[in-house]
Amino acid sequence: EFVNTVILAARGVSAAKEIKYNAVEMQANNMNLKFPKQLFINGEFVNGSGRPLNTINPHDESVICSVETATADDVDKAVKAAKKAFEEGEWSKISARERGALLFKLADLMEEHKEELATIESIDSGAVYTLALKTHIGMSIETWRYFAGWCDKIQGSTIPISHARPNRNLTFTRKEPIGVCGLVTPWNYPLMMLSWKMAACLAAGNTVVMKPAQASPLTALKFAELTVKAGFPRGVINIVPGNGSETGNAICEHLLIRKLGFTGSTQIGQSIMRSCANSNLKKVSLELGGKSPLVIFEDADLQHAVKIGMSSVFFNKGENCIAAGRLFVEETIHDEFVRKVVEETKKISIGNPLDRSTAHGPQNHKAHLTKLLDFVKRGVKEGAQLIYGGKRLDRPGWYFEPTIFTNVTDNMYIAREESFGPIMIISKFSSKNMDEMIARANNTEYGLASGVLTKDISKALKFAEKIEAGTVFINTYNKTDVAAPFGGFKMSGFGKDLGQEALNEYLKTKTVTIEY
Ligand code: TAP
Repeated sequence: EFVNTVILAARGVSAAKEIKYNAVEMQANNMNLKFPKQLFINGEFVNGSGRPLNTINPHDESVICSVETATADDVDKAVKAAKKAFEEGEWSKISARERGALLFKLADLMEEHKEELATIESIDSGAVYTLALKTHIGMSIETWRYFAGWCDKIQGSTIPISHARPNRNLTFTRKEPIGVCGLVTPWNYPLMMLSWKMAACLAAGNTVVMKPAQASPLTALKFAELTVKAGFPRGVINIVPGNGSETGNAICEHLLIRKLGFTGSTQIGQSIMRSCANSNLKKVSLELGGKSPLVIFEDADLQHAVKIGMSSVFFNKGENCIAAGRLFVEETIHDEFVRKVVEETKKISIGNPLDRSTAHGPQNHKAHLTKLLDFVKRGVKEGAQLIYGGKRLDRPGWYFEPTIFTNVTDNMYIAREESFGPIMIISKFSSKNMDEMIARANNTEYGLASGVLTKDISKALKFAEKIEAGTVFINTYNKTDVAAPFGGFKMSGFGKDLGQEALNEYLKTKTVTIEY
């Protein structure tokens, strides 16, 4: 910390340690929580001109607080602050290594506040606290550290071009930040989705205007407070809560924003890409929906297959973009697999996400719960067999039973569309015709993730080669890591988060040619 402070002080970056805001203060999870509920623009918390939105605790449907929202005018202020910070502020003057020091410092502060962040995430999104600590917040911190390390390693190349004889030439490339970037994210992993995009964006040297999902905006605002403590210069980071059609759209259409990073549904992704094209042809990266296949061969260890199968679907109550949307189980083990999965699913402890014994919390918001109930109805209507769950729990809160369908055929709605909830969709296959099984798994417009469980390495590698998905898990599932690029194919979008590749989404290459 001393070194950081000295470096920053030497460069005139003042580390404003505390900031005033209209705080929400409450007790939860045996701790005192304090977080902002206003917009964060140009280093200050300010009220928005939009209609405030209530954010609701999915466990008991109580209003946590009312959050200020941004109109297009507020977004414009945030963009102008970000532009000034990019062009004239301290951010544009400090070295890449000093930028890295700021990102490391922020990660340390997030670590110091991880219990508070995980508690806020839990009450705002319904994530089980222990999972929020490890994944929602833990992986966010790792993401900031990973990209902090990249800041001073972003470099171009020297390229041997043909000389303009008798003179000589030298060409080199510069990897430059794009400028002001806009980020729009969903509600399933609120802080982690922010971190995956923003850490790469800032490591590359850009400034940012970000909109969290209206359903779960609170950790983004607590995060904003921590960026002040870390000493980020004003205007570098701006957070503008609000709804998609007004606030999100204002970001997508803004003429001074040159890059848009989006995670959300395929449908909204398409409309966002249109806005980005129509406004100023912004560069865009899209992480969209999925219907990822998990294929289980008869030679897989059955106990392991049951465990992986369940976590591939039920992890984070199914609100997981790479969740296995379809399980293809080899016909010879199908019945035994189903019997065991049902047995284990019955044991899942559902309840208050803050209780340490809870494994499964409420769905994120009411409209999502309603969508899941409709999804189940459609499955039943089309003749799939609902063998477990499918109902709302008889208690307050947006609790939905982990659900299992069998006898699902490829043309059914539930086999084709994403539920984004804890609904297992099981179909059979025969390994006598592996090409046919892969063709079935590929018969979707989505291409986010996939998985295969088998002891036969040839089968696994053939699957990995032929499957049209940005991620392939072999004998595991959900094993993402900050160093490994993540993103989909086909209508699951394009452009990677995480890993070195993510930096390219937020950089432009300039070619410089000299004659001498
Ligand atoms: P969306 O409804 O697409 O919303 C995502 C974000 O876009 C929200 O912040 C939303 O604002 C905003 N938005 C909505 N309409 C907009 C518009 N016209 N212009 C600009 N922004 C707009 O998705 P969701 O329901 O939050 O999330 C679920 C979907 O996200 C699923 O399909 C899931 O697969 C996908 N997802 C994908 C990934 C990856 S990495 N591929 C990760 C997580 C989730 P509001 O606040 O008003 O909703």
